[in-house]
Amino acid sequence: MAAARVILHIDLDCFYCQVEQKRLGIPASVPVGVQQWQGLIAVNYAARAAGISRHMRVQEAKQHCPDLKTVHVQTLGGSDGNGEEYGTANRDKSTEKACLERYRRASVQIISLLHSIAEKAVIEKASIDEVYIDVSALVDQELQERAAADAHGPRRAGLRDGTEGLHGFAWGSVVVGGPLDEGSECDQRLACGAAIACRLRGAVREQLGFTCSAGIAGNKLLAKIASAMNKPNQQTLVPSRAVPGLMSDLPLKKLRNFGGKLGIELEALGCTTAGEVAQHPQAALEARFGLQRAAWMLQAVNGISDEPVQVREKVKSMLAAKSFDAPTSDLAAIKRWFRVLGEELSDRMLNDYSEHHRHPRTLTLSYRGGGNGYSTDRSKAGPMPRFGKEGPTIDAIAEAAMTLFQKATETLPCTRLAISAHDFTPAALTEQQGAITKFFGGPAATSSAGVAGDIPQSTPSSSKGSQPSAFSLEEVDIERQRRILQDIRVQQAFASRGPDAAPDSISVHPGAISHPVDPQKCLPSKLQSHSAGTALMHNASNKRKRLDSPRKQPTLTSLFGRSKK
Ligand code: TTP
Ligand code: MG
Repeated sequence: MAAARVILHIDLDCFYCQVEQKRLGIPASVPVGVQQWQGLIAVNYAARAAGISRHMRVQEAKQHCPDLKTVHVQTLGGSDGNGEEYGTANRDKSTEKACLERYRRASVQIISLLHSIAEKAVIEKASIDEVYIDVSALVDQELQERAAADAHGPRRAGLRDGTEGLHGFAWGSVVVGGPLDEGSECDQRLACGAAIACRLRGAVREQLGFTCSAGIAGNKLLAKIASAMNKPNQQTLVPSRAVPGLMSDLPLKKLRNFGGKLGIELEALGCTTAGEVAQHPQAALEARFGLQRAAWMLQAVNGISDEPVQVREKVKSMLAAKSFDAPTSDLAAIKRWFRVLGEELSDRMLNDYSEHHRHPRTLTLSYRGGGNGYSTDRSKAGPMPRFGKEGPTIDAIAEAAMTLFQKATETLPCTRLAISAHDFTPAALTEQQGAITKFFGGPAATSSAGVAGDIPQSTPSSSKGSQPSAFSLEEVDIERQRRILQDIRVQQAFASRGPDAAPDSISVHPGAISHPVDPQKCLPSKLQSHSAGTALMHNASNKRKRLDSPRKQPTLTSLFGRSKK
């Protein structure tokens, strides 16, 4: 029989708040909310402790908690650049659009780090701040290593001799339903998974400054329930024997896929918890939802799921959109909006390029207009300006979008505009290997190959004397590539505004470089010394040198001790 699976669900704590607090150096103890226009879309744990919740209006929240600091999400199209500071005062929804790129970048960093540490694990990105990780293969390996070590040396605490027990191994976890069972192979595997979760969380905290919570269980459904049980900055393990007790009182809204319409339908049948659905007559569920759906529901409410953890495919398209409160027929305003949308799309394309080395070939315009109820989206597609002579500059994208708009029918008055990039194809080898220096008139400039060999000749960087030395895109890490590509954007912007433009008038996307941060600042103060997860982090910080390289990550053995003396 196959060994039991071990699945982790990792979810960042108050994610948008942590990203903003790290960026602005705001300690975790300060109540913070991230706002989009006048509503809060994320609140940190200090704010939650003061009674603030997501979706409160900012004004109401500030009345409730005068100390609350609010940070507006980045916006594009405003007069004050990218909303670098708290900048909540001058946001204008009619001229600006929200941009979540900052959070997407942090998400990419976190997932890349997890991949680099848990190379053998299958990692599925579930949303911007959560992943499922199937660590079964890692657990197999770690347990084999321990068994081999046991065979050649004194027996150790943590697995079989009972001195420390499994709790020594699952150290740092809250175990649902009491202590682990020393004799259970499943519990041994989960305990090993818990140690891996601890290590991953420690690295995210140590290297990126973010805290997260984790659930450790035998399937995705239970792991997700568990990760939310003891937030922030903790991890929760669900042994199989605790499942019936856990599910019996679990509110349906905490069970994935049971919110929304299905939750309302089940509530109408008198069921508000998973246990109540499990107790409901099966025939009645089958009559109401059909045989297949009822069977799936019954499995889920009993905590049973065999859904695999799957690596998600790369996104097939990316979109930037803006809905207008009032219909507009102002072509100059529409042109301006295409620039704003072009800025967002261009930024995402550059990030995607640096991560996946691919370019989209198609630009699609979607719009809602024509005054006919404004309800239907229409679209028109055309070629994406190439990352070549014209480059995917904001101007080029905006111009291409405007051309599509002018060719389209029933566009005015317009209530919504969106542009999207599709048909991704691998960037040509020449593009990947081209020497960046040729952008800047360096020694490689005479080569015919290269990503931006055709970037405008007017780029003034060659006269600035501070260009990077020659290297290919393949030789630098992803973050560096991104920065280089951003530099190119700055150079382009500079060039397009003429040599007299002041450098600080150029719009540069923030967030390219992570600022050093004291990891302690990201923890609520009450957790700074007591959390077991933090204890690991202290432990890990003593091992900072070993954490420097992903290949030198501490193994379970190094974290938990090889043998009992
Ligand atoms: P969540 O993980 O649901 O929330 P969170 O990370 O802020 O807090 P928790 O510690 O409870 O996990 O969502 C991740 C981010 O997604 C959140 O920081 C903001 C954003 N978000 C929205 O913009 N709107 C929403 O309705 C939700 C649920 C999240
Ligand atoms: Mg979260």
